[in-house]
Amino acid sequence: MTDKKTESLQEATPELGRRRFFNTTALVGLAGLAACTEKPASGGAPAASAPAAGSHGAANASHLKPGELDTYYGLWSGGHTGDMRVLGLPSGRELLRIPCFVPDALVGWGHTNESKKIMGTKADGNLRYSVGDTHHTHASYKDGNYDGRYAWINDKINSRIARIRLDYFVCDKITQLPNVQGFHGIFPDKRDPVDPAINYTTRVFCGGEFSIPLPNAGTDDAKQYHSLFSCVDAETMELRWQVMIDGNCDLVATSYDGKLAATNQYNTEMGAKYEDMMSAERDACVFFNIARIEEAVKAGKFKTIGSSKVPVVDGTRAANGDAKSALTAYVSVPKNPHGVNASPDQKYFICAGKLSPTATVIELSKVLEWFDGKLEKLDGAIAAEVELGLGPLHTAFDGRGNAYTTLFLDSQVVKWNVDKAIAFHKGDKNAKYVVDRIDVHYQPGHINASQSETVAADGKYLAVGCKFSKDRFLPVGPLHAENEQLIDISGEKMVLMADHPVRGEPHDFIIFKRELLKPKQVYNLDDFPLAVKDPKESGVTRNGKKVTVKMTSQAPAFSLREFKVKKGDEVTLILTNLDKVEDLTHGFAIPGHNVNFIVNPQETASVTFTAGDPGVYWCYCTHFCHALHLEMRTRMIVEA
Ligand code: RUQ
Ligand code: CUA
Ligand code: CA
Repeated sequence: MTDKKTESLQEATPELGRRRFFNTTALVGLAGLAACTEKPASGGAPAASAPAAGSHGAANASHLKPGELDTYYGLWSGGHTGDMRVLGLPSGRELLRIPCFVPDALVGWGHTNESKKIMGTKADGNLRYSVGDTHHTHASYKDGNYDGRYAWINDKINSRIARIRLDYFVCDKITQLPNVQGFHGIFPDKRDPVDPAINYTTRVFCGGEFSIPLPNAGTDDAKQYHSLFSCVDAETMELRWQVMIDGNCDLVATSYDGKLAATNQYNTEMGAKYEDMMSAERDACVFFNIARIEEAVKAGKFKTIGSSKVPVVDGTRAANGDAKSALTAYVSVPKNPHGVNASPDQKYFICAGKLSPTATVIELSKVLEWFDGKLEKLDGAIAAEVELGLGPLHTAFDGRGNAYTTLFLDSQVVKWNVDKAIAFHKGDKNAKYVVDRIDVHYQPGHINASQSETVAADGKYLAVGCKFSKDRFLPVGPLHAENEQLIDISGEKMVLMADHPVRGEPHDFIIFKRELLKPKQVYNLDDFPLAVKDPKESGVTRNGKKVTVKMTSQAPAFSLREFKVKKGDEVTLILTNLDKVEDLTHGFAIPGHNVNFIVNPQETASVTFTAGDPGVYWCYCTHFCHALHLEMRTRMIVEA
C-alpha cells in the first residue's frame, strides 16, 4: 500500500495507485487548503491506532456461534440494485434484500401485477423504470427512537421515494417527486412541531440535489435554476409541500422537537461546472422552519410549478431576510460540505466539511432564537468549527458525547468529543477534542453507529462504508467489492472487528436493536383482494381473449393439475399460497413465458402474460418447499 499521507500534486502520474489517485484528484479541489495536508495539530490528535482485533475492549465479537442470533438489525441501501438490504449485526450476515426500484428475480418484483402497480407502469403496462440508485435509508420514529413501522429509501436517478413496511419487510408504496432531479438526502421527522400528541413520524423530507429550471424548459443559465426541498406525508406517501431554495440540497437532518429540518448545500454558487461549484469559500446548511412553512401553505402563500399541484413556498434568501417571518435560514459552513447529522443529545446538527478539513457544529436552540428575532447574526448559531482531518463526509454518535466522522482522503475514522470541540472553538486551546483515530480500508463515506441518530444511541458498534476495498479481498476481476467494516466503539479506543465485502454500492445504513421490530412471518389472507381462499375456487374463466386462472398452493401440490388456454390469450394467473406454516414459500415458473415469482405463506400474487405457441408447458414450483418439491407442478396446455 502507498503511504496514506496525502500526496503532493507533483506526484500525480498515471501510474499512481488508486489511493494516491484519489488523494491527488481531490486535492485539485482543495486548492487553498495547503495547511490541511498536515494532520490537524489542534486538539492534540493521537496517532492512528493499529487494527487491534481481539485486543482489549473487543467485547463486541462479530463471530457468532452457529445458530446464535444477531442482536441488531441493519438496514442498508442497495445502491444500483435499487433495493434495501437487511443485515444481522454484529455478524454482518445479509438476511434479505427488499426490492424497491428495480425488478428482482427471486420474488418476481416487477413481474407480478401487484409489484408493478407499486413500481409504476407506462400506458402499455410495462415498467416505467427498471434502473435505480438508492443512497439513503431512514426509519420512522416515536419518542425519539425507531418504532418499527416504516423505513424509507431514495432513488436518486428518477427522484422516487419508496416506503418499506417493517412488519413484512416489503416495499408498499413509491412516490415520484415532481420537479426534482437528483433526489438525494432523506430524513423522516421525529415529531410534530406544533401538536405534542403527535410524537412520532408523520413527514419525510427529501432534498433535491440537482438544480433545474422550474418549470424545466428553456434556459441554460444555471444561475436561474432552483432546487426543491420536498415534504412527503409518511402515511399517504403524497407530497404535502415543497420549498424553493437558493443553492442545492444534499443530505437532510431533522430535529427531535420536530421544529427544524436542514439540508447541507455544496453549490450555493449555482455553478453548472464543478469548478464553479467550488469557487466560494463558504457554502451553507439551510434550515427549514416547518411550522411556518405549513402556515404559509395554509394561508395560500404558494405557487405551483408546471402540471404539479403541489404547493411550493418561496424559501430563497431574498424572500426570507426578516427573521421573524422567515421560512428558511442559511447558516454558513465551509466550502462544499457533505453529511449533516443530528446528535442524540438533541442539541446539534453537525455538518462535515468535505473540501474543508472541518466539522461545523450548529446549535439548534440558537437557530430557533434567530427565527424568534433574538439572535442577531444567524452564524452565531455555530457552536464550533474544528479541524478533524482530510475529507470529512459523515458523522455518527455513541450517546456519550462523542462523534465519529469519516475522513475520505485520510482513510480514517476520527472520534471526537463534541463538548470539548465547542470549548476549543471558544478559545480553550487545551481542550483535546480528538479522542482517537483508526485506519479504515479504504476511503470511507457513510458511517453509522448502533442507534446513532436516536435518543437511545448506545455506543456499541460502528459500521463504516469503505468505498474501496483494493487489497482486502481475493481479486475477482476489475470490479472490486466494497468493504464495510465493523468497529467496536464500546471503549475509549476504537477496535476494528471485521471486514465485509459488499456488492456496490450501498451508501447509507442504520443499525438498531432487534427488539424494536416485530416481524410477521405469515401474511393475512384478507389483506389480498384477489385471494383464492378455497382450493375449490380454482379454475379458468374466460371473457373473450381475456382469461383468468385461479389457483392455490399447498405443499406439495398446486390446486390445478393442469389448465387450458388458447394461443394469444391474455392470461392473468392468480396464485394464493394457502400454507400457513412459517418459512413455507412456493414459487411459480412457466417456461417460455418470462414468468417466475414466489408466494409466501398466505400471500396472493398475480401475473399477466400472453399465451404462446400451442404446446404443453410444465409450470413448476421454483422454491424448495417439500420432499416432493420437484413433483410440485401443473401443466399449462396451450391450444391452437
Ligand atoms: S452521499 S458518501 Cu449519496 Cu450519502 Cu455521502
Ligand atoms: Cu412448492 Cu417447491
Ligand atoms: Ca461550493
